[in-house]
Amino acid sequence: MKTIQFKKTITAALVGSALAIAGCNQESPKQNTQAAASDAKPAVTKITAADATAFLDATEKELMALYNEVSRAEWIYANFITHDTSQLSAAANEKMTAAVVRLANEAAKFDDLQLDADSRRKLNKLKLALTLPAPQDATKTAELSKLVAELGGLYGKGKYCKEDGKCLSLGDMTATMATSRDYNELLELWQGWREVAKPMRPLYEQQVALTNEGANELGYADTGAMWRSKYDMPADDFANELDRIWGQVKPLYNSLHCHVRAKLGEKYGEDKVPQDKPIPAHLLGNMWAQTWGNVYDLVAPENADPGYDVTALLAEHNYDELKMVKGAEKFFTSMGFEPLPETFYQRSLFTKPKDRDVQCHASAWNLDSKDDLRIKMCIQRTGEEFSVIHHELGHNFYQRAYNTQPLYYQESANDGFHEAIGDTIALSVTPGYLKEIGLLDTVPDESKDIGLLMKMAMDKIAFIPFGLLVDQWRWKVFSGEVTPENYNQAWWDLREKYQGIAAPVARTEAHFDPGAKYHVPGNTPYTRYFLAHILQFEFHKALCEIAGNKEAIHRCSVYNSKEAGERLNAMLEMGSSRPWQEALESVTGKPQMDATAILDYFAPLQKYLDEQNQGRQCGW
Ligand code: X8Z
Ligand code: ZN
Repeated sequence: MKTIQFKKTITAALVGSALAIAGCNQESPKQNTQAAASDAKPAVTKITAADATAFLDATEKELMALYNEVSRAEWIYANFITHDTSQLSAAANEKMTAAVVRLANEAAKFDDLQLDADSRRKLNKLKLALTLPAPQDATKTAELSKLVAELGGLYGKGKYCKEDGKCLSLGDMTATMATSRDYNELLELWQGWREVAKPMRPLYEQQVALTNEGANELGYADTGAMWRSKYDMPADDFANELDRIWGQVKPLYNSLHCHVRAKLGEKYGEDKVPQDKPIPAHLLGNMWAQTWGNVYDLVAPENADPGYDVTALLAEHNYDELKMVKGAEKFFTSMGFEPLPETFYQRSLFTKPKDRDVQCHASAWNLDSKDDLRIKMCIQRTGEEFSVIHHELGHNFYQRAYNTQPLYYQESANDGFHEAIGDTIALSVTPGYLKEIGLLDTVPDESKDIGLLMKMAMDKIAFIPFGLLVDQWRWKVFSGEVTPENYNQAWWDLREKYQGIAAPVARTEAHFDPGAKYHVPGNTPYTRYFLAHILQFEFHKALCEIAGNKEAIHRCSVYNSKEAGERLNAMLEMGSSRPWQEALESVTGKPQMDATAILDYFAPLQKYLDEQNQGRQCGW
């Protein structure tokens, strides 16, 4: 959000909040429009293209100043969650939201004017800038901002306290979920963490009502419809695109699901993991069953295991949090990107403080929309977190690449692009690369490729239906198709439909399980991650070709390729100044998103899974 948008994108809800400064008495857009239309001297007052340019320039300046203020308040809140910082963050957000809502509504006066494409694009960006638009009513704006801050705080402070009084953080529980194979222990943590979300329910309900009102005022049917309007194509076409792409990936997902369920059945017993039903959600190595790589050991193919584990390699080579970040930065600089500024290392948060509550969910920031780049992350020394660091730095390098664009365009081509860049780089963390940087002694030969692909699929393919369903739920909530009386039921219906996952114990409407996932109380749209999982394989393939790779695509690393770096950077520099289709084409040669690259990447695994699944009853 250097622009308004951007920051929200990255920090989750920076701007989720919204609303208006009570004292801000600018004319409302409607009043303006009426004044213009009813003026007796149209020749003098008629709105012109020059007015639009002047409006856009003034708006850019106003929002830039506000952005600077709000991003600092948000940073402090996320790094130091207290009653007071919550209030300060809500106040800053309220001010920002009020301004954006006022300006977005005011921009409507240019709706019928013939304008150059660039001005029209900027006006549209302004209208769509907020993640959670507020109504123009100042009291409601304040209410919404308060709810946003409260929901974020509830998640950030969340802990599970056991009967013996010992409390566990989400980080503690994440580590145990990854490594424990004790059915009951996993179940306890799974249930325990979800207690945190119960008090969010009434707040969430109020937030939905308020933001829908704001979206209505801007001319959208509801907030979900507004979210779907951000993709340089009609909102309904975008929703259809998602279905089309999911249709491409689904057969591979179903094969993986079938094989993993069979292996979990062997481990825990078929009474615990029935072979014709959804998989219990607590057995997949992750609190939300969104990535499954942590239970790779249970499905590792015989004779094809590559025999190394990045977590262990990092420990053997004494990688601490700082060294992990420096390692990830080095990948980007090897491609020709400038190193991160010294202030990045001075101002970022890398480790969980012992003495205060922080929002540990990883995020990447640009506080001044120039080069005050930072990440905030409670890094754990694992291979999984090493990937997340690459993910976060991808955000920072993107932010810096587009920092000379007008504020309106200081965003990624679409939000999926922002989420895809660091992941694209992490796809290049291959055995060959690990050997090159001295972490691995020998590169496993090709006979181990199925193991490598299996590990990758447990993270990437497993994630895809989850990436889709979070917003399927929210869209239904915003549209009213799902009401508070069936929030939780609708969530589990979607979990079953898309992922083939089920809650391991009965859930009721006293629970609010969507709230146990950061992006729901954090108001970060989630479709971006679905898109990113498709896009990163397209980018990886294209960059590998540019780098002159001759190996199998899953063995390709673009480390050290200045050519790949240059092409990537050219796309990043565009920000959102052009439709995302153009940005995509500039790297991949095609303007359409497509799952072929990810399917090709995993083609050998699909074959292996088909063999393994012979004679099994797949599906749920
Ligand atoms: O939230 C994130 C990033 C920050 S933008 C760590 N991710 C999603 C998640 O954790 O649920 C990355 C992949 C999906
Ligand atoms: Zn991200």
